[in-house]
Amino acid sequence: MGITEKRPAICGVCPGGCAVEVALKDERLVDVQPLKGSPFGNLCIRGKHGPEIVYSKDRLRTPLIRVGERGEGKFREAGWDEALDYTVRKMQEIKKKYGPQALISHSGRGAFEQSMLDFCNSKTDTIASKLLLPFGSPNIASCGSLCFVSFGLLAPIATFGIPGTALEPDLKNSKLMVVWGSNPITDSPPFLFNRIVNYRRNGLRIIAIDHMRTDIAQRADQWVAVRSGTDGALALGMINLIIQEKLYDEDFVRNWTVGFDELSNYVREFTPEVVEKITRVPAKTVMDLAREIATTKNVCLRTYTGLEYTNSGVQNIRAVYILFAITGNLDVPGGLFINMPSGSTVEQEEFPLPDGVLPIGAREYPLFYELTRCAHYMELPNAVLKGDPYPVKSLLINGSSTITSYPQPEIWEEAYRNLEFMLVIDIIMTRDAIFADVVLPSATYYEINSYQRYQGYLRLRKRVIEPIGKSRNGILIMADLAKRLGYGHLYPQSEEELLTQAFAGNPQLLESLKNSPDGVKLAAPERQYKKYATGLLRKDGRPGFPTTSGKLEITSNLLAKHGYDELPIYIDPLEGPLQNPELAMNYPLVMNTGARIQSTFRSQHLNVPSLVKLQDKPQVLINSADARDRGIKDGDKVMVITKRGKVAFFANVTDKVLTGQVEINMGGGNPAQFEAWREANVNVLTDFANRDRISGFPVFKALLCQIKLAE
Ligand SMILES: Nc1nc2c(c(=O)[nH]1)N[C@H]1C(S)=C(S)[C@@H](COP(=O)(O)OP(=O)(O)OC[C@H]3O[C@@H](n4cnc5c(=O)[nH]c(N)nc54)[C@H](O)[C@@H]3O)O[C@H]1N2
Ligand SMILES: Nc1nc2c(c(=O)[nH]1)N[C@H]1C(S)=C(S)[C@@H](COP(=O)(O)OP(=O)(O)OC[C@H]3O[C@@H](n4cnc5c(=O)[nH]c(N)nc54)[C@H](O)[C@@H]3O)O[C@H]1N2
Ligand code: SF4
Ligand SMILES: [Mo]
Repeated sequence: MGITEKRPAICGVCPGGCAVEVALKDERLVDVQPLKGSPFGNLCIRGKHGPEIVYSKDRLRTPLIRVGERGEGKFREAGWDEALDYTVRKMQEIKKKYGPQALISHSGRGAFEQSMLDFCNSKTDTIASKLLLPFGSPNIASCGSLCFVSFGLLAPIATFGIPGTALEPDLKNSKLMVVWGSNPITDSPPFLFNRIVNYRRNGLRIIAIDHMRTDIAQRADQWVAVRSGTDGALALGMINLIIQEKLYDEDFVRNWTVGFDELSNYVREFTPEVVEKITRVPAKTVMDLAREIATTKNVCLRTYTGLEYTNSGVQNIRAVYILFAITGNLDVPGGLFINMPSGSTVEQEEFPLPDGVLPIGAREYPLFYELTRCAHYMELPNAVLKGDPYPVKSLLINGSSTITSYPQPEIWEEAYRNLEFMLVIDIIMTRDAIFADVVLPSATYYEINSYQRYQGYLRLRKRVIEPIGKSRNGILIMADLAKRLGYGHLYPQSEEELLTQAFAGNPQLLESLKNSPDGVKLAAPERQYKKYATGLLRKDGRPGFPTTSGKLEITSNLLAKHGYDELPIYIDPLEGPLQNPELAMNYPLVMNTGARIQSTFRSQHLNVPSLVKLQDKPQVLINSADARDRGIKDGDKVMVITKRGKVAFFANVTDKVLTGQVEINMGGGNPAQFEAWREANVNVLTDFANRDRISGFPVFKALLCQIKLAE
């Protein structure tokens, strides 16, 4: 069996954009390997399974229109014109009846493809689709309502006016890297992970602060095991010691911060012994870690979602950023480099938000609204079910599986059952789609023409195979909807137009890209450090940070303006053993959910046999002592029980988690998935109402549960 053709391409499984070599036989994708020698050729486990993912029997192949009751899952096949015309007619009807704000959109992890981000999404949130703005509705939402915005926008912008995406660990010059609540091997793409491993060989020291011993913690020089949700106390405890021992960068603190004295007073209560009680990190470790971060020149940081899902998530992340800043590790060689976003090549018109009506959630989460200009999706059930602040009747979902992603699926299902129109665009049937009136099949990234931006590089994404069935490039679905709604000119209407528009400012670049399968390197500006001192961080060119005070705001004006604590005040997890000892009698285990596993991407791939084989059952990781106490052996089926519900998982008995703490896989709960996963939606166990007050993010990672052997 000869393989007919091999060529370089971009992986089409997720937006990571790894460089691959694909093998095709009779125009069918048959194999995917990393592209040797390419700086982006770091295939993750999932990438190799591309053929099985794109040709999955579960792929949606044609538009569908509901025929049964809503939620019954009965559909008939339809043509594109019929499905889109029907959608647009329903949208107009609802607008006429209730006003444009009665329509909302939500996009998620399946809508991160580069050209989609550039052409279809809002500039502020970058994930939320802008489709409804010209229609007159401010209600554009995204998985930013429970991912990234807390650590990537709210915490850093409220502290120093710069988004988290601009913070880059300056690995090359660093002596110590702290990986705090992130596991870089699961990054998409995992480029940073490979760099970390390389620098470690050359002497970079690594400390992982994580509630479990993850891949990175295993490779690290030190694993600091922390009780979930308590990182704020750990950071404040270190800050306290650093202040007591005068180990902070006096010059930086004096010239570039506000609120240091208030902070000094506040952190006094966080003695190493108190911190040990809260976090379970031994007092001596707290002290050693603080001294090491303060005295090593220089230390860099990688953090991501691990700190977002607790009651004071935003403030905890602020405390961590402040710790690194006052120890002189911000924007210095080897520290946390501020890489000001170079911007996209695409200059698109920003559509103004409609006047007069605020999106849902703007009232509850005003800082979230100010920085994202988006609706907060956690408020959707109130709008649909209670008409608060006004009724929402129609929902457009693109690339998201909200019933598996948001807490308490029964609340979302109830909301969806009460909609008047729902559209889902996906590549497979999701639980959300079961409630839809119209389901549209998107093509995967292997089936589209586009481009990919990396730091300092660009590559063209060339279609590898023809779209499966009647599926279409997601951008063109959006563009077609826009056209039928009367504003098609705001979108590229073909892939050719898309490329021409994307490179309108530099057509030669497009030509070079066409001739360079492994991409074109862009001229990188020379690294400049301590930019706060030279005026490079502010639009007005004055020294300082782009905040109202011009300083790094330990006491945050932005937070104060919206009525939040201006200091990074720590809140101990409200559903935790210290705050709720009575509940902890019946639910004694600290429950953490959703640490990434390699074989899945949130709810995705649990229908793909070769990937599911890598972990065929949804697991709860439980310490051997806790398992023994409960008569549980490795592999046993167990019930995980919270105040809110119970779900069957399979025990992974391990010392990767501390006693008294468990970690549970997320992603289960969709109809196309293998049975064990399909029935294991972890969000049955989490809490819709228990949130971080500032971000509105659910407390996914600091709750209480009990575990029993299943009958
Ligand atoms: N308990 C708990 N809950 C969590 C988390 C947790 O840690 N714990 N994590 C949270 C996080 S960080 C996030 S981001 C959310 C996940 O947020 P979601 O956006 O729900 O992510 P996925 O489950 O990956 O769903 C993506 C969907 O896009 C589809 N898709 C894939 N490719 C394409 C495409 O090209 N076009 C279209 N239209 N669709 C496509 C997939 O089939 C899938 O249904 O979950 C959150 N929920
Ligand atoms: N293979 C794969 N890759 C993915 C995804 C996937 O589902 N699968 N999801 C994608 C998405 S949606 C996102 S947002 C990114 C996220 O990227 P990351 O944030 O790097 O995701 P994780 O690998 O879960 O790493 C979070 C780490 O925080 C730890 N953690 C949890 N709670 C706490 C805590 O309270 N304190 C501390 N210190 N640590 C804690 C977890 O154990 C975990 O090791 O990954 C993306 N990449
Ligand atoms: S990270 Fe994404 S793009 Fe890279 S190999 Fe894995 S699935 Fe493909
Ligand atoms: Mo995410």
